[in-house]
Amino acid sequence: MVKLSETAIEILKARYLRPGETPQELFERVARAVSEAELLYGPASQAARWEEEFLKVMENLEFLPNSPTLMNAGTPLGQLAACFVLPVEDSIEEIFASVSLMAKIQKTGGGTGFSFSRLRPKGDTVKSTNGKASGPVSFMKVFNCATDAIKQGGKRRGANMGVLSVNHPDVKEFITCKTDGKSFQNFNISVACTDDFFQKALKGGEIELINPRDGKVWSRVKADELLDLIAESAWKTGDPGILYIDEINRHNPTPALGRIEATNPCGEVPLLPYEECNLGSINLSKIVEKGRINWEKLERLVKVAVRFLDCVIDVNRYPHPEIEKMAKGNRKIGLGVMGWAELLIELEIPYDSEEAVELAERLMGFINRKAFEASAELAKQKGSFPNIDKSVYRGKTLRNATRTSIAPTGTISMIAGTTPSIEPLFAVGYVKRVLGGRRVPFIEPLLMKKVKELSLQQLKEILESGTLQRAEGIPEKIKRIFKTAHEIAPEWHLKIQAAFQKHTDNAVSKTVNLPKSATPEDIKEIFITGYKLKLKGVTVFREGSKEGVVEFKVDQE
Ligand code: TTP
Ligand code: GDP
Ligand code: 5AD
Repeated sequence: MVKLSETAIEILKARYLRPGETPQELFERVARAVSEAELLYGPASQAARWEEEFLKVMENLEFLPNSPTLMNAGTPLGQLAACFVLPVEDSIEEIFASVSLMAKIQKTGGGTGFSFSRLRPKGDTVKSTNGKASGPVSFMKVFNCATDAIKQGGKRRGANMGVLSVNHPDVKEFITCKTDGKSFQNFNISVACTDDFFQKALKGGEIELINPRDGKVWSRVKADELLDLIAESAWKTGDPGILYIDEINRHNPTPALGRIEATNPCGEVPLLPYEECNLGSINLSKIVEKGRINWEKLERLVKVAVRFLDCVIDVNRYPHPEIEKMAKGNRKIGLGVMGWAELLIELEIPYDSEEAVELAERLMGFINRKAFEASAELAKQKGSFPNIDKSVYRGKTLRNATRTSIAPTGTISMIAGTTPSIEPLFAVGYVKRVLGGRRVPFIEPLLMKKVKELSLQQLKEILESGTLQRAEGIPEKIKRIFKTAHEIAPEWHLKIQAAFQKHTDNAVSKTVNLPKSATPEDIKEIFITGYKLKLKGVTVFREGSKEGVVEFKVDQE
């Protein structure tokens, strides 16, 4: 039987449980629906065996799939993936076809990403009407409004990623389109930055802004000035983020099928148009036993998880035939982790230490390798992904074009009762306002586990400041392992991100937290460091710059 926290039960009740369903029944529904994929390849006994395995890892909160799988598996909706990228081509018909498909996906709780880079710039000519084009930012408003409307009826708020190439003539308007703090609330935005752009930003030089309609140079701009503008906007509101688009394409497993231009909303999955990806995460707090990592257990979990995510592709109901073709052609999955901060605390390793960076590499290296092996093994039983000969894995046996991805696990980490993704603790204590204005104190249970007892004075200090650092009488060693997101220097956020990225096929969703006093110049440095560290994307969040990164989560509504 599954044991859940009160918070977890509240979340499940709000959106995840079917009418009359218990949490236990939810996991049974998911295990049954997903394991049905096995019937396509083997006898019923095999499906039954995997149903049991899938149920066990979910019940134990050792592995959870992304929210749409929990919500929709075994239901008539049946759409199980969290991540989509849809094409936006340069005609009214194609733009609105994309809005329509977005709406259909958002009804099911999936997140959608778009590159708007193919749209002709504002002011360019439109032949049929002899008028002027409105440009990408203007059409993004249509997507944003449609999402607003669907919010009322869907499973959860829509979440979008809007990407524009740094070489698009409207890039400045795009960079600043969220700085009023009000517009595009249903979008995260990212600028797709090339190596050439960063080289010129570093050495001095201009980049060409090119009209995608005819490939002609529209104007030129100093790379350094553009990077300043991005940093300034991100300083104000957190947006835009950066996509290191050339690094992403260096790792594109199917370059013959096209260049990658966009990602899903939180950035962890770079995808081609019409591609989707289903995610799942291993709860790292469950692999620590007596102060050590149980590597055999981790290996077992990776194998079950890879099989689970691969089964999802076979039982999924696809919102569009082209999406089904891409999903079944490449069979991308994204296995990630949650509870990294909890694992570090259990092992008494500070987040901002070389030891943590080394462990991150070792751990994710292990997961990535085992996921690859599991996918190769699956290919022997069920066949390689159909596009394998058009991929970088040509000649090999492999079931999935990508295996790993680090998602934010915003909701599933709360269901599992651990820290999200690879993020540090956000606070060790705070006062939460609940419905009716009541104030409820919260102290991080992991802290209580390590210190056993706190004086009234210490409690007060922690609740007021959210941190341990100023509380008296707490050992230095404890203070060191309980540093919160804002107290950890940006370079350590980046180093941990880079350590995970090195061993992740897709990308890593990560927020680099900054104190309120951080400057646009600091943010520019972070973007340059991200480039040098070979990251695929970087997002910053400066304390107090807004209520939070675009909050899609159900419990915040
Ligand atoms: P289309 O619908 O393809 O218009 P068209 O057929 O006249 O195009 P072409 O000039 O290539 O022959 O839209 C082209 C682009 O112009 C697309 O980005 C949408 C934009 N557009 C507007 O912004 N406003 C309009 O009123 C129209 C018709 C198009
Ligand atoms: P979780 O499974 O709900 O914990 O989702 P994550 O926080 O790990 O996010 C993974 C991906 O799911 C994101 O990158 C988005 O693509 C999608 N997603 C997350 N939250 C939302 C949401 O509130 N609405 C929609 N439509 N998609 C979301
Ligand atoms: N680009 C990419 N990811 C983003 N996120 C927020 N804004 C952006 C953006 N502009 C991601 C953060 C965090 C999650 C909640 O959303 O990286 O992990």
